[in-house]
Amino acid sequence: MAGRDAEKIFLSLEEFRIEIPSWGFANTGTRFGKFLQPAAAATTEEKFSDAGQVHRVTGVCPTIALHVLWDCPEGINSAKTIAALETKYGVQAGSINTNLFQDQIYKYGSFGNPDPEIRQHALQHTIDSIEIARKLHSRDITMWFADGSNYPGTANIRQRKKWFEEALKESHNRLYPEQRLLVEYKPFEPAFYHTDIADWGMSMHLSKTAGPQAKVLVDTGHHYQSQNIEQIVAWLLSEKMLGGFHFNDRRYADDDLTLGSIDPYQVFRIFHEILSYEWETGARADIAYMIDQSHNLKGKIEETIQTVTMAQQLFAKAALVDHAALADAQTRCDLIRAESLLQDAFNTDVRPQIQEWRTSKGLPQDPLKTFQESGYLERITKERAERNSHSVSSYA
Ligand SMILES: [Mn+2]
Repeated sequence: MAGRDAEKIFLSLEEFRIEIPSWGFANTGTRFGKFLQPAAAATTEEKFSDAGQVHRVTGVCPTIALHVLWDCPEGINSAKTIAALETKYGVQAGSINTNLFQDQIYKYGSFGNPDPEIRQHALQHTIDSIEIARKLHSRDITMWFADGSNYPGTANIRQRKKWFEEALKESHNRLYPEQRLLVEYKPFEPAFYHTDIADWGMSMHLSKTAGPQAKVLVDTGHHYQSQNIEQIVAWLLSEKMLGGFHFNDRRYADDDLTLGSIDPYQVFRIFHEILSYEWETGARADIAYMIDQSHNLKGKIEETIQTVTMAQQLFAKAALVDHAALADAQTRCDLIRAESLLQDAFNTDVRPQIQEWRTSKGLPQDPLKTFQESGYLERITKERAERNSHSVSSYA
């Protein structure tokens, strides 16, 4: 590999960080049930401990995303406990995810609920989440809504849009200057007729209405089949409205599979749009890379490490694209050349350079192998198996 390409990979790895979700270590399942794993984390401490292992071997996951109801059961008072865990396990609290879908009161919606008391309750939860984030020095508050309806005629779509505009604006008003509100969208599930924030356009409209600190959160699993996600990314970048990602892969719907397990080229194309934007504008895109996956069958810590190393590889591959040559080929409508520039970068084996980078950072060359040989998994399996065999831990 040319020295210039090796340098590009090295620089891309210097900047690439990805946040792992606390719920990725807990027992999760499908709507049909859960398969319990003996080593699954059930407490916030166990999740921090597992996340610490991932960061120890990869060096690129310094933060863990938290879910307010599951990880901060005492609300604002949880902040002290969490701060102690941060010190103990060497990972910091990352994005704070509100939970406006689990309580029974949200059966007919949260911000879109016809009952003003429930809308108020949802707003209060959001304000509490903002305060928790403030205490934990977390920048991003992420919001996903299950709001929607299952049958035509059962919900006033325009009215609910207004309620969302109001509640998000009020939420935005409570943000501290350094914070951001990231608004997620999803076209269906759990609602199957209409979802209140169904796509990126709705999310962008609501974010713009809420205020300058609100941005769009793209969860790769939250699209219709075959939708061109990198185009959405390009548009959001162009509008300066892209706040972050929830990465995962999918075959059919919101499958929450391991990143790059089904379609690594798509993730590469997403990274390419971001790096191309940065090359063209000379500005760094301010984007939070986060993972949102459900590890039902594979070992949770191992799958997280697998995800992180795959993300690194795809990001490094995207960094190899020759932007100047691509711009030239596009201008001249040299289609074969333009397409090849992307494919050549994607087909480059960047693993040796990534290993070199790891060595230069004092990190293990093979994070997964190092973890598997560490004895940690055997230890926690022993410690947690008995408890996990008869308890159902926090659902995600
Ligand atoms: Mn998500």
